[in-house]
Amino acid sequence: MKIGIVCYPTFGGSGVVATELGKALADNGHHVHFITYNQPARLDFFSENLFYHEVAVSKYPLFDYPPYELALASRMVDVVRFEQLDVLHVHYAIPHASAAFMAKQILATYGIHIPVITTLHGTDITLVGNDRTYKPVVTFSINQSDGVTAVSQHLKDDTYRFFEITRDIKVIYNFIDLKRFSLKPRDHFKKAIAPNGEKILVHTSNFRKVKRTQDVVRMFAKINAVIPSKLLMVGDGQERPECEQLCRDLGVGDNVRFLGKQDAVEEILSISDLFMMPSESESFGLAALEAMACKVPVISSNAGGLPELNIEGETGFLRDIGDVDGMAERAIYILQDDARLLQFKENALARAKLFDLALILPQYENYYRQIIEESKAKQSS
Ligand code: GMT
Repeated sequence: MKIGIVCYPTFGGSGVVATELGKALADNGHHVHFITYNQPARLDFFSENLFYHEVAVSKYPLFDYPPYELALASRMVDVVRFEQLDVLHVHYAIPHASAAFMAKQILATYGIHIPVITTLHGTDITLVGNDRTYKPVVTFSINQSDGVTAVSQHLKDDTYRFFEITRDIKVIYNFIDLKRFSLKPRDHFKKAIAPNGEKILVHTSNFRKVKRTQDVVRMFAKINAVIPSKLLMVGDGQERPECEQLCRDLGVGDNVRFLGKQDAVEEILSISDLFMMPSESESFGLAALEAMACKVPVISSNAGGLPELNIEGETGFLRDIGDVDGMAERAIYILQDDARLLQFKENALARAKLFDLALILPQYENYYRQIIEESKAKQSS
């Protein structure tokens, strides 16, 4: 198939899923065309089946707000026409699904009928989409897509709850490439971080408010008072300065390292004992899946789709949003007994294997084929 992928080319979860999906599809022999405003972060190598089409937005002085959505729609029209794509797969509803709708209408005037699949990732529905400013456009563009997927059952349910949706949504979970995300022996690195055999806790995110990164620090302060431990904070974003200050206020600064954005996150996860994700909202929790694939159990909130990934008492524990005491208590329970910790680590990997790329990729391929067939049938009827 010839597949167009539209996504945010950043370190955000939707961009990562879209890029990894595109790479896997290309490995399987499909031609994949990325249409984005920057080269996606993980697309920094050559493959004969991968193509990148940049969306350039002109900055005419009259434009206080450069019309990115129009530039994107025009680029989609261009790429679909000249590369003869079979399907457009857009990740994140805003503004990709509405731009795709516009592109689809324009292409119809050339006699080209391109099916559009929209994948909902989370904040496009739970935060941004539910904002009244965007609600009519999001509702319309979901309903007008030829196919819609959501990354968890919870996100699917939320979409029906928040919007007037008149069509089916298929759940296709986030996936993990176990060849990349697996436990790697990095003893020298572990010794440098925890020279006295301290337990290593880790958090990775984009440090947005929704991630409740200050809860991570508060939790760590409680754990650290009982268990010799270190905390690695990976990523960057608006909440980082507050977290750094909180570490000083709570007197744990010497045991916490802020590592900033990291490409080889699997190496950091490989030396970690426990992953913390106390998010306010989390449609699936890809970062937690990455940790589990590296044999790291998870202490998380029970927000959104997290209970579909993290299993209470098996791969970790889940507590209510903001229950820092409860999460810290459960973390200590896992960490204070080495045999128990080992069992949780094994369970985390076993669970991660259920989301193996090899299992999820065919679900996308089959869905593309189904939607392409349905679209053809509609045209000929
Ligand atoms: O929250 C992020 O880190 C970014 C965000 C996005 O849309 O780019 O991630 C969302 O999509 C991921 C991939 O599908 C999910 O695993 C995350 O749970 C989801 N984040 C939230 O719902 C807050």
